[in-house]
Amino acid sequence: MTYTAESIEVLEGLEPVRKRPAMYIGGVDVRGYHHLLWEIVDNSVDEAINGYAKRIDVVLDKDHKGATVSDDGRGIPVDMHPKFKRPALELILCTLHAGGKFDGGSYKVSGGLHGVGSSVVNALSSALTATVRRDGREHQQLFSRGVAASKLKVLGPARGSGTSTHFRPDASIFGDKASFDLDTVRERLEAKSYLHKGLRITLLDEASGKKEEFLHPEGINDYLGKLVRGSGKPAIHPNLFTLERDSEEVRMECALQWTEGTDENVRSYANGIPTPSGGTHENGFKQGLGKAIRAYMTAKNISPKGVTLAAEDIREGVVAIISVYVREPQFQGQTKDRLNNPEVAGAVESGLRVALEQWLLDNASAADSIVARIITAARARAASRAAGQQVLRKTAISHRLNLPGKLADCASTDPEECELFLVEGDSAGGNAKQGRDRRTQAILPLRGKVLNTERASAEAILANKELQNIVSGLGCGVGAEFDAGKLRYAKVFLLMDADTDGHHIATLLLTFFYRHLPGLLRGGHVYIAMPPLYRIDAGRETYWALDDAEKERVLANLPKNVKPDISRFKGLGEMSADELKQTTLDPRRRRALRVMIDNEVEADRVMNELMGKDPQARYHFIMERAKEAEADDLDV
Ligand code: 0RA
Repeated sequence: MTYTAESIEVLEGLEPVRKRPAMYIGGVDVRGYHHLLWEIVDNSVDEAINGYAKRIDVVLDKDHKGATVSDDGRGIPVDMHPKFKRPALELILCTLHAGGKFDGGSYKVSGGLHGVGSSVVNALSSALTATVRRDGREHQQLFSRGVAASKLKVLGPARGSGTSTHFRPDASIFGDKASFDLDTVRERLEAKSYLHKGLRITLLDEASGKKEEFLHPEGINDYLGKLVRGSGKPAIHPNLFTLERDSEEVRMECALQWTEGTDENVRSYANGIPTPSGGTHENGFKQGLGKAIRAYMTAKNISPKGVTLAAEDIREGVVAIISVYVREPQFQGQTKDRLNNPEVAGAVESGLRVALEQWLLDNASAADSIVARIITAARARAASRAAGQQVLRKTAISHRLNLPGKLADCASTDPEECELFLVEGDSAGGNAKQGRDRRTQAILPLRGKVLNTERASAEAILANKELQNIVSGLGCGVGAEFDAGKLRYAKVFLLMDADTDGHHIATLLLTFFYRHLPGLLRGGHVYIAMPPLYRIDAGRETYWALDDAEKERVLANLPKNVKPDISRFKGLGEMSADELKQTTLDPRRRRALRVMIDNEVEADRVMNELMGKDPQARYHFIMERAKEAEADDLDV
């Protein structure tokens, strides 16, 4: 059909959006802020996937508080609506649920977020400028908070066609601190460029002047390669499994590879929109995967003795992308990031089952490696289960007889006044033991990298010695057995070196707490100790500095005539017991950050994401968030 302004019949203003923004975009936090950009980008992506646009250019304003999205599509219609006497552009941007997308005819598939449309973005922007090239001219109209701030003007003649939207989310709704995060935007745009092969997306950051381009002719196959490389684990078969299938109701694309890793990394998308909470497409994928493997093993008469394969064994080490397109996506959940179309599950399951089983039959050596890997996973799980159950039993009883040998416990038995320090390394542990207050402070030295718990099974985690020690020391049980009432220490401090290893261990411990002892974090029991990096002796005074910036501040504030003596600690092990006591252990003088979960959904997403990044980046991410959250609560 051809689109004309007549198609728009429904007229409703945007007051409801400004009154209850969270209903339309999930929330008015930074996530909601970015949501506005995704919405505008998705409109251009729709124009591209329907074959009208070839490129999308995104520019972040210098202060990252606004953005421009341009495409070379048909251009939003600007013709006058005969009945309402307003240009189509104005009707699309200033009324709820108006626009060609909703008449079901002009778009085959649409990502367009959850159907709310660009009018929601307009409603929640203090300023929005729409510039449209079509019919040989360039048109422009200004808006503010959902209402027109100018008439539609013709700027002059123009070649080609396209739409460009500049908008600045309204600070009176999002607060004056929120802004676009370059990494978040880049990641999202890059993912889009993988999902829509051939689509060229550029990102210009006006703050730095840097421009990036994303273009992936091989689509999700390229994406899978990137994810596998990023996992740091070798693939166990060289050739990807890939699938493209179009059926009446669902179009699906899938890429899949097993790696030596123990994580499972399945990224799912619906109409080009990430669905981190999964949904029917992801369920169908998991079912289809399990069934294909089992069918193949049956066909080849492979039946390993003494082990039963669980679904999680089959998926261990899997890196996969599942992308589906449906005509009317239904998103579910508070953040609308879960696909709920029931017809999708069966279509994906059967599509994958049939194709994957055939692929296994055709790729004998890959299939051998995959099956061997799955059986190994099942055996490992069975072996660690026994050990795990033992720990669960022990911690359930939880009294002093079961405390780990390495724990230097405190004398007090009143949890309210007791503190546990988890200390990296035996030598720092030794100093901490000497420097502590024996009555109320307990020390547990940790050695080695703690297991990466983000994806590992509960059994595998509990087979880890260091984590076992922590769990039995805390006394509160783990997982479903967790009982805050049995916690032996009201405060638990992570005391690690300020280097990569230390950061890694702190991150892994936080991950472990988050996944398996979330009550510990929710109760606000966890702290990150902040040992100083510098000691500055000047005259009779001693100063401590956490980092270079603080050192400089201290030096700048010293009286003129003192000659400061500066020493830098390479690690906790270099600090004496007394130094540790003064700076890190003594409740009156130490500094620490309290770790809090302020937004569960966001925390969950962040944790999932973090586990894919390198340890240093992860730690910085966590520390930045911690500092943001606790800036005025630094001293404990
Ligand atoms: C409605 C109808 C037509 C195009 C669009 C909307 C359109 C919307 C956006 C949003 C961003 N970029 C866009 N490009 C196009 C079709 C108009 C026609 O029939 O020519």
